Amino acid sequence: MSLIQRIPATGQPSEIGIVHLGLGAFHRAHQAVYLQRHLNRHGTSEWGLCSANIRSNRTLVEQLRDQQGRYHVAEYLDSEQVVLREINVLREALYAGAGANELEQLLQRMAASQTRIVTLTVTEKGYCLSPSSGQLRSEDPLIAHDIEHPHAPRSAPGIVLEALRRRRAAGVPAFTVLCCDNMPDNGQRTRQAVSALAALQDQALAQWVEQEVAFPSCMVDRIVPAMDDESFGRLEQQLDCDDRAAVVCESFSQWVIEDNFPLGRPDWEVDGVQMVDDVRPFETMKLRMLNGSHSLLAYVGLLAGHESVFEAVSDGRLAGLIGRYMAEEAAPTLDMPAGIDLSVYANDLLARFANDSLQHRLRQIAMDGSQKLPQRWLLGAQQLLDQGRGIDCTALGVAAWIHYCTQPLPGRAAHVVDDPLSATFADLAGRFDGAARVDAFLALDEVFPPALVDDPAFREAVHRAYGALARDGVDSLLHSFATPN
Ligand code: CS2
Repeated sequence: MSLIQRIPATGQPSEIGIVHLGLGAFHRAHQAVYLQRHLNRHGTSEWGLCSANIRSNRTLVEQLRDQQGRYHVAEYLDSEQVVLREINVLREALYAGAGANELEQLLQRMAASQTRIVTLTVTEKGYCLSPSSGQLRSEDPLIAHDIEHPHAPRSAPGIVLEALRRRRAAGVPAFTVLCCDNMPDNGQRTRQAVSALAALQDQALAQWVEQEVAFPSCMVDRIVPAMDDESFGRLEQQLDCDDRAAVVCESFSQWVIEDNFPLGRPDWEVDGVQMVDDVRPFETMKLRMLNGSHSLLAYVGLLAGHESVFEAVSDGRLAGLIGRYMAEEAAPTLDMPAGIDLSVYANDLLARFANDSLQHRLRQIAMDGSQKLPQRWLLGAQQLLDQGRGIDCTALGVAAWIHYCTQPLPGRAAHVVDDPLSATFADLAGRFDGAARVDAFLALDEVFPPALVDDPAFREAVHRAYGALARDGVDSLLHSFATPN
């Protein structure tokens, strides 16, 4: 390692102004870093953080408490250059999952008048919405629980709603809700989750939410692999950083936020956040170009025997596939503001994926495909078909996903499919084979929008790709994508 820059935390937050749900690696390496820069710059800040896990990872919360909320973020430009940043903007860490009694503490913190923003990274499934339609799944067990027990909620929308209910009752203005998950129109989707749950509980509250709560959208971007023993070991050896709450990420970071914060916000723009009127073009670009390529690399790359994003893009055939996907199937669906060149964006993405310092596992990306596919591939595929364009790369992705969800990877033992619909996948795999299996998957209306599956061109393309995968194998299929045409 030739260049290590260490940036200490300077300053102390004077109060907690932001409560965050979902204390995962992404939050620690993205939002917390922006808030830390803000704190270092001002020396003090009313935008200290309270972050909570609401379902898993109590150990991390305890670890952070032992460290008084201090931890490190190692930002790798490449294997030679890294910035090691100390974070102390996290003033409080809570665990409000099953078996803990910190839910009340979390709700009180959210209801306190000092809290002006509530942010979320609870992953796509955490909103309990149908991925294809964006409507609340009232049959979801967490939502059913929250309808029964509104004051002791377990879902993310339920927790946000209960905190809002308390603020309304106490005459405290509503906090702003900022969703930082990779969903289309993520502010609107979050509003939908909270408002629909409110409507099932209390009409007057639902109306108040509708009128009083701002749900700005935002686009977040930074590649942050899940930590494992190997990454902790590398931090210790290379950077002398013995910190079990540390995170490793790339040096690139982007945050584009719709500027709608009625109770105020940090002066984020000074720290590189883009505050805009309309986030949609940025959000769609990132979902389809970056996340869409990631999912393609994950399902096709795993079938081709790769483990990490770096390994997958080092395979010229896969680099060719995502190059072609971005140029021919993602970019043509995007309508970007002047000044954004999508071919430059695509090349930058290929360079980011080729960062050999990140052990970004394809299996991490492959997780929860049912929640990710609509916004990454399917909405774009519909647009392409409407424009009379081809969807070969997307169809290969869908076919590889069906394969991944139903069969062991070549040469390996059966794997656990981590997805809210995994029991359904296992059931379909047991009952159907070949083309009938493809039809059964395409009939999953939580994933596939009806208009898309009714389109014969879409069905045919997926059937063709699935048949070719089964007949000729991934190697032969990938051969045809080796060079963009
Ligand atoms: C990835 C994202 O796991 C995934 O599905 O595509 O987490 C991706 O790394 C981030 O969105 C990058 O900003």
